[in-house]
Amino acid sequence: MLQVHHLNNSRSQRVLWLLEELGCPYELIPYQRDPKTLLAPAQLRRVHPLGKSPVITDGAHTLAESGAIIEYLLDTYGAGRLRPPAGTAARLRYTYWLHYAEGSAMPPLLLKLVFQYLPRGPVPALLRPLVRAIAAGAQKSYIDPQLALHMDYWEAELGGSAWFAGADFSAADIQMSFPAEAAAARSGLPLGERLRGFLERIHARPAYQRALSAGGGFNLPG
Ligand SMILES: N[C@@H](CCC(=O)N[C@@H](CS)C(=O)NCC(=O)O)C(=O)O
Repeated sequence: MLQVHHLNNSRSQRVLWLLEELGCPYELIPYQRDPKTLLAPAQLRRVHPLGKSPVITDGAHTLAESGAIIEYLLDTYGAGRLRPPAGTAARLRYTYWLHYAEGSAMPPLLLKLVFQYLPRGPVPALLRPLVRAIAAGAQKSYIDPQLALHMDYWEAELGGSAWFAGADFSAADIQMSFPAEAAAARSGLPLGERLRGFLERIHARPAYQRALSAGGGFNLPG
């Protein structure tokens, strides 16, 4: 059976959700983040050298990277669902958002997390004010304006259609859910009305809720 190596509070929540949407049976193999470092446990490196989540194992295949996993699952079990037909403008939009989520949206959100945590780390007391000032400066001068740029962009795009790739819900929305949830948890910026609507719509989907129960909840560090 298809195995999902699931790290708590992580991107692998999206894979559970996609499988629930497809009604595809899977075995969930749980891993817990280190509560201090938030890193995945070392045993995940036995499955894939990077030890990041998600990773799936399906027969002879072991696959990492959410976008690659989503494409593989749709190719193998999708039967045409959750992805616009090839060769259409909607398919191009779908492909764009699938890659954009990890390639462009997540880097400033990850920087935000790192610079928020930096002053809370093991810093000598004398240096703490300096580290705090550097972290605040990086957020103010670069990270926050970048986050605002991306979030304004999402808001504008969701004005054209209910879902990122167009009128129909697709796996691109599943992929975009993680940046959207991370922005809600840690951007510190007000969420636009359309982004809030997007989050409400995805939270209301029965498959999202089933994946939440299966994955043991979802509470991103902010
Ligand atoms: N771009 C990769 C990112 C994978 C990734 O960084 N996963 C995080 C969880 S959200 C992780 O495993 N973090 C724990 C660690 O780095 O040890 C993907 O989309 O699959």
